[in-house]
Amino acid sequence: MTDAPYELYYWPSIQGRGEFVRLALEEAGARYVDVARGPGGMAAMMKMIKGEGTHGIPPFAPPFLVDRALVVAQTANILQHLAPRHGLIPDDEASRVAGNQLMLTIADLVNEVHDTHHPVATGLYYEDQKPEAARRAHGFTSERLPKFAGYFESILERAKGRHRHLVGASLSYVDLAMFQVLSGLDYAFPRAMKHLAPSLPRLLTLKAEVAAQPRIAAYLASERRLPFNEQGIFRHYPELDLAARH
Ligand SMILES: N[C@@H](CCC(=O)N[C@@H](CS)C(=O)NCC(=O)O)C(=O)O
Repeated sequence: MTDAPYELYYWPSIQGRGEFVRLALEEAGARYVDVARGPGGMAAMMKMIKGEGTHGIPPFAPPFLVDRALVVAQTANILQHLAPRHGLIPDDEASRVAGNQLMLTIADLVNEVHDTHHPVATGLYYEDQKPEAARRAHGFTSERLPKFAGYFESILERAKGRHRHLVGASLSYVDLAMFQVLSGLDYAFPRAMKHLAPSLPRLLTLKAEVAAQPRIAAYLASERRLPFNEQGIFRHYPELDLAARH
């Protein structure tokens, strides 16, 4: 057993799915290296994906985490691995299962956000699929986004004032992920989110509370927090946002 820092492997210039892992590591106060952002890091990441130097199953895609001899891929799986080790999910089985269920639902939402700008093919540019993106984004902002957001708001509502968190009575990795997805949605779809805001009081309170956590606040103000941009998952293309007449 060593106290080697975790190694996070993710694309170095975007928040993307890696950000869900970064936020958990930051809130945990864990030691980690964001490998691809350092010298030689991209080559090291590509080697791992090719299966060179990994123990066990090589990851299909970033993000993945190296925890000593273990290589853990898939965002929700990485978080499920980290959270119990750092007090970011209650110990009982019901909470862990609920946490994973909600995290996988957040991952589904993230996939749908990605597909608003890449509805035809992930390998094509947005510019090569703009008409399809407009149709897909209309369905997203008018139906899917309200459905997902309403679902998560209802999870907080069910707690009926007993607590303000998505799982258990204190901050969990699911709250951190919800903060991230809401932040990304604000960036990508500001009109749609403004339209929805009055129906999401509990989610917006949770978002503000996460941003105010001392370690998260310090991280957000640091250079480690990359800005949102149009290479990531949450992209601001005004033409894909809810129409101005709403
Ligand atoms: N379900 C996976 C998705 C991983 C994924 O799609 N990663 C993206 C970056 S966010 C990627 O690099 N994909 C490369 C590919 O799919 O070929 C997860 O949640 O981690």
